[in-house]
Amino acid sequence: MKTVFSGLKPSGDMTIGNYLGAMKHWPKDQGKHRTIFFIPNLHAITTRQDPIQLKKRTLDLVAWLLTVGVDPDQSIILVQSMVPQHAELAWILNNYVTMGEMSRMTQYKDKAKKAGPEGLLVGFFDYPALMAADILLYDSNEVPVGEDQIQHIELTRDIAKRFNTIYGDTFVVPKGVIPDTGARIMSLDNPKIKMSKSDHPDSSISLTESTDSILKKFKRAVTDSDNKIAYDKANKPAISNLIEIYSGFTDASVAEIEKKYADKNYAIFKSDIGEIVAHKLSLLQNDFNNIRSDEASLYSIIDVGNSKASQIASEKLKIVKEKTGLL
Ligand code: AQP
Repeated sequence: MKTVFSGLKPSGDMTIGNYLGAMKHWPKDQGKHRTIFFIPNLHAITTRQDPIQLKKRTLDLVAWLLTVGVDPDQSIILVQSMVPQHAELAWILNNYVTMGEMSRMTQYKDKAKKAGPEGLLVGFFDYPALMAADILLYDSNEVPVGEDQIQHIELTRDIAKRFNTIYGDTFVVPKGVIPDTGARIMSLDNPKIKMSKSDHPDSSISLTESTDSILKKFKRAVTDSDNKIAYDKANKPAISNLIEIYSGFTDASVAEIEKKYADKNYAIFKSDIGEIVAHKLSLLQNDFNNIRSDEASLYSIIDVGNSKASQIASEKLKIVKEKTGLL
C-alpha cells in the first residue's frame, strides 16, 4: 500500500491558497492509501511565533483537517513536536545535504530578502532538512503539496538517494504531487507573488474570514488591463488567478468559466466569485466551529495519531542509527 504524507504549518491563519493547493485534496486518498497528515509546528518556529497563538493554531489545524474530511479512523494525524524522531532524524540528515544545496532553495531566498539579517534564523535555513526527515520517516511515496514545496521535495529525493547509495536501501524516494488547479494561488493584490498566510491581510483570504470582508477583498483584487474573463497566465496573471480560485471552489473547468463569463465584465465576475467563496467558507466555518469547540476530542485524536506515528518513526530511526553507527 502506498503512503501519502503531507502537512500544514501553524504559522498563521490558513488561506484559501493552503485550502485549494493542499488540504482540499487530502481526504481523497483515504482508504486507498495509508494517509498521514501532520502539523509541522517545529517548522512554524523558524519564524518568530507568539506561544499562545502557536498552541491555538496547532489545535485549529487539527480541527481544519477534520473539517475538510480527514478521518482519524482512516488517517494518522500527528503533531510534529510530539514525535521527537522528526527532530532527531533531521539532525542526522543535516549531514547528508550541503550548504550549497540549501542556499539554492527559492523559498529561503525569497523569504530571506523579506526577513532581513535580524529575522534570518538558522532553523529557517535548515527547514528543508527537517522536511526531508518528516517525509522519509514514514516511507512516504507521495507528498501532495502546492507548487511552492516541489523544490523541497526534490531536495528530499536527493537526500534519500544519497543516503541509500552510501548505506544501501533505507529510504523510499518520495514523489511530490501537485493538483491540476490551485497549485499556486497568487496574492490578491500582486499576482506575481504567492498567496501566503504570513503576508499582509489584504493579499489573502483566510479560511475564517467574514462574508463581508471576503466580498470587499475580491472587489478590491487587482485585475489586468482589458476587461475580458480569459485565462492567460503570462499576459493576464491577475484574472487567471481569480479564475483558478473560482475553479477550485466550484470544480468548474477553466473553459466552462470562460464560456459563462464571455460577455461579462470584471465587476460581475469579482462579485460572483466573492459570493461563491463566502458561501463555501461559511459552511466550512460552521463545521469548523463545532469541531474546534471540543478540545478534549482534538487532544485525544492527536494522542492516538502521535502514538501510531511514533511506532513507525522509531522503527525507521533505529535502522538509520544502526546503518550510521549511532548507538
Ligand atoms: N498560495 C498557495 N497556493 C497553493 N498552495 C499553497 N500552499 C501554500 N500556499 C499556497 C500549500 O499549502 C500547504 C501547506 O503549506 P504550509 O503552511 O506548510 O507552508 P507554506 O507553503 O510556507 O504556506 P504559506 O501560506 O506561504 O505559509 P507561510 O506564510 O507561513 O510561509 C503546502 O502544501 C503548500 O504548498
